[in-house]
Amino acid sequence: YTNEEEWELATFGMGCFWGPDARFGSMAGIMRTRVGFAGGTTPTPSYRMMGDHTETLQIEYDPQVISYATILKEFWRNHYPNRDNYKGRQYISLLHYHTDQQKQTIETIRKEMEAELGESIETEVALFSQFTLAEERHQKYYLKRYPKALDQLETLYPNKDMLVDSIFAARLNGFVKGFGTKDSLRKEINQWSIGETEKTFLTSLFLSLKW
Ligand code: MHO
Repeated sequence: YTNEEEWELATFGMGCFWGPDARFGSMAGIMRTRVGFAGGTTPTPSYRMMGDHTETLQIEYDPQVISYATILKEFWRNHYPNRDNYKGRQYISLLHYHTDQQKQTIETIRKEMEAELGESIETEVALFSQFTLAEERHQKYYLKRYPKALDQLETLYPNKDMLVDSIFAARLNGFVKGFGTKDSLRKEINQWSIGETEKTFLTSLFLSLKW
């Protein structure tokens, strides 16, 4: 993995944000995940008052390891982009690009996915403008269902909102939701730009977690 300055942002909505947080959090090259609200106009959205915003996942990824095209395929293959939006804009299919290059990749992959789906894709595509982080309880939501494991992670994350920026927490959140295996996560930890001592520490901590 390259260092943080090389990472890029991707921002998208594909329904309830808990699932995508776990799915993308489990993928090699995805360095950070956070859930929040984007795409609307109402100020200071929150879960209960999100106004015209959409439940959104924002990730930081290492483009040397995973391409934006791969992220887009995962995005479109894992939700139906043309569904009825019974809850206003809360669950719409939404893509916010951060660069012109991302915009072009969206156009290319969209055509490919339309051919695969056999339908035109109605995902709303726009230039990224702002993202409001959701409440702490929504971050790494599935991992939060395991209080015993969270207790064991206490020394790493004395404060639960420290889970938001952590690649380890992102992978664990994916793992408990059924993405990835013990073996794939062990291999992943070995790719991280951390010392051997830390790798050994995280691996044995992972293997000793009580779910
Ligand atoms: N409570 C809803 C959606 C949650 S998601 C954060 C459900 O479980 O389907 O909107």
